[in-house]
Amino acid sequence: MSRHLLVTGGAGFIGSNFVHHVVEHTDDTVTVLDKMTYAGNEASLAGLPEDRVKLVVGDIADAATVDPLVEQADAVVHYAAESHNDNSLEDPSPFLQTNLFGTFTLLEAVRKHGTRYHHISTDEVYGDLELDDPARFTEHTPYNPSSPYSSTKAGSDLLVRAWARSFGVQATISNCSNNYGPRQHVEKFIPRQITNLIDGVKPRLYGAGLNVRDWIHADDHSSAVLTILDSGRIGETYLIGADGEESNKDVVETILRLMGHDAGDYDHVNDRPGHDMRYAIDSTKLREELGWKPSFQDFEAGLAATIDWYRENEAWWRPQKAATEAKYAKVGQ
Ligand code: NAD
Ligand code: TDX
Repeated sequence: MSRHLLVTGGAGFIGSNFVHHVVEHTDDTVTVLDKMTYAGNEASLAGLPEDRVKLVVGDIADAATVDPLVEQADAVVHYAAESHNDNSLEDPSPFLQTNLFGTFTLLEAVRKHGTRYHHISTDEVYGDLELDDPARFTEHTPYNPSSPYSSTKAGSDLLVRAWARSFGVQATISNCSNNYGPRQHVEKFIPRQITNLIDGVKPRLYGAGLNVRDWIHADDHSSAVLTILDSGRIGETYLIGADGEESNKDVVETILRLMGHDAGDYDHVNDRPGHDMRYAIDSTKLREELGWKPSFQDFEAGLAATIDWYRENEAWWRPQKAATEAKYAKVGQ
């Protein structure tokens, strides 16, 4: 049976990927609620059928906007957030407003209307691991966030847990590792380096570049979220990851090689204050309980396809590039 989904943040990188995924793999209809901040891009929803996907421009922290949209939905999938660590170090305020107060506003609406709710979160809520630590994050790892961004995401997860326990909200939570793929904002690591190279600028590695991220293609994140929405157990948290650990230095060297440059042709710039060293996800629960598995197994092939996408879609990212680089220049990055 087809459902009507309210997808918050559906004009952003991962939310729009999910909307495309839902249109392709289900009969569901979707209302996207998005504030269209600097990170929202209507072009990310281009080509989707108008009779199945509708965009409402509005703020998740505005109860008068949220309440009727939640009332009309069979389920809410909550992606909207201020999502960039570096921005949260410059000005934490919108992170508190959107990630905490916005989530609270949605929770009050789903509580009132008894609506199924899936909460999108990040592995960064668990803090970081040492490079030589064999451990990976599991659903039982204690929360220990490092940045204003990750602390507001951790706080929003805890709100969901409390609303599920105290008010019986029908919620699931997923915490995913670093995503890559088409339509990611040029402020983020991989698109920044690709678009720098297109512009004849060297990639910029924070500090020594030994930090490790656990990369997953955004398509695999979307298939995991749909699996949890369809068959996840209410009240449960699922970690999403694809065994993709890579150091930043290795990623930059691979991008350089794939784009026809010398692998050593990058600059070291100022490190990020409080920079998490390593993230790593153990997604056994999701795989064994719900039978999910990622379809992108070859990171280099996924990266090559992502590079092609940025080469072919300059009109999508060009309007953001100069302002993004001007912000980085101010802090020597
Ligand atoms: P993004 O910055 O690309 O997109 C965020 C979207 O939310 C934008 O379209 C923006 O306009 C919208 N938005 C922001 N504030 C809003 C508000 N107050 N009301 C309505 N809409 C608002 O972010 P992303 O990388 O696509 O991340 C989406 C979600 O996934 C976030 O919750 C993030 O924490 C989570 N996540 C991201 C990653 C990653 O690697 N990018 C990994 C794990 C989890
Ligand atoms: O120019 C750069 N050079 C660089 O070395 C940039 C922009 C980043 N980096 C480093 C910092 C990180 O170690 O690359 C790594 C990845 O950086 P980001 O793309 O900013 O991602 P990260 O901070 O790891 O957070 C991402 O994954 C988890 C998303 O932005 C979050 O929304 C998600 O929760």
